Amino acid sequence: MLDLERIRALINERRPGYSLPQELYNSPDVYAFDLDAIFGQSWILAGFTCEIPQPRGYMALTVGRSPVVITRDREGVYRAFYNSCRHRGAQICAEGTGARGRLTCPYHQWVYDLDGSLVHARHMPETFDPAEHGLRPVHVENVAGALFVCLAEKPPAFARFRRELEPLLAPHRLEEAKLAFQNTLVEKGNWKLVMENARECYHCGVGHPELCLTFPIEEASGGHFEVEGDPRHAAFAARLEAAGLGKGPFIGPWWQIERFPLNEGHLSLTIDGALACTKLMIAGDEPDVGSLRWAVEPHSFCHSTADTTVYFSAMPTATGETLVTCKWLVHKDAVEGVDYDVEKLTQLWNVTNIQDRDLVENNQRGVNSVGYVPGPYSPTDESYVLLFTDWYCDKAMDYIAARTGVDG
Ligand code: 3BY
Ligand code: FES
Ligand code: FE
Repeated sequence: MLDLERIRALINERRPGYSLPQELYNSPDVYAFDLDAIFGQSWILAGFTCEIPQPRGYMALTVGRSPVVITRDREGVYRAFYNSCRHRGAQICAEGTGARGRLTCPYHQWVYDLDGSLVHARHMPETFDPAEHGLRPVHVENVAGALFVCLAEKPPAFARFRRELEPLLAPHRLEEAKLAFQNTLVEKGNWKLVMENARECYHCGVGHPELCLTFPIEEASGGHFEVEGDPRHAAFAARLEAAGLGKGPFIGPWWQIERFPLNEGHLSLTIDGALACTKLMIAGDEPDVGSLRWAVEPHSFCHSTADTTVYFSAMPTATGETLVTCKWLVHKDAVEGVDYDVEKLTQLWNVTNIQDRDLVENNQRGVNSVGYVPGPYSPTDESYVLLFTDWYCDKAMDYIAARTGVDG
């Protein structure tokens, strides 16, 4: 049994505007708590409909400590389930995607339909009722081709998020995309350090010389993209209007959505700022539309430029270990070697992610020190880190209050 009172005390100990008390970054109990209180209670951006391109198929991933499977049936209906067999609990689908009309457990071959119902179980007695042994459902939502899952019985309200994201994301036609490449990086750091690092660009000037060429690092950390009277921003707004693209910003309790201009003369988040794919994802032929940044607590951010969408997701795998998954989408008709080159498409984020991994691992080493005391965030350059840590503490406190019946 987790000591919820201990975690409550740690959160109460936290000084507003400061990094978190040490144990929140390095205690195995807090890690176990986070899997349930945070990853078990939040909407998670699992991936994209285009990753299940066949009429029937699935995508499997792990959320917190639970393997989950999202299925797509012949009618194009998406459902999600705990990816845990109703016989003796084995994981049914290995992580990744597959084109399949039925899901067969590798252990004793119980077979499930894509709607979760058990359709075959060998050598079970007359009294056995398959209808009572279907897969347990998980909440799933599709927003313009982005698939979100939530393990909570009562998920956080989704309607406003959909209302804000859908009109901005839909023009990127993710349903018409394909996964061009994905990779993973193991970071020896607590997931909260990975996310704090991902939510600021205070470190970018020195830490990411390549990213700085295209990414407006001065404005990027707090969403201060609009500078009054700046003719460049007026021109950007006019281009967006002509292309029928909304801009935001929309800052919700667990999301941030905003379209912003890249550095002058740059069209995509690539090493040289040139398009990564000549076949655009958006309609029309205006490529100079900046990037739509859409970020979801607790684990992800995406950038959608005219030509590609890049996905970054951080999943805790141990107290001091986080798995970062990066995915790159391009138009489904784009031809590798003709319209895009995987190396050029992925280079900037690969370089940046490795730089970030080193920064996070270094941060974790210092945070583990006997000499660590929480320090102040920059209110301007780390404002999204403040949003993240405030959100984390509120979410954790809500979870504790619901289970102990005591607030605060
Ligand atoms: O959330 C973001 O958009 C970025 C990516 C690079 C740094 N980070 C603030
Ligand atoms: Fe799946 Fe036995 S655990 S069939
Ligand atoms: Fe970084």
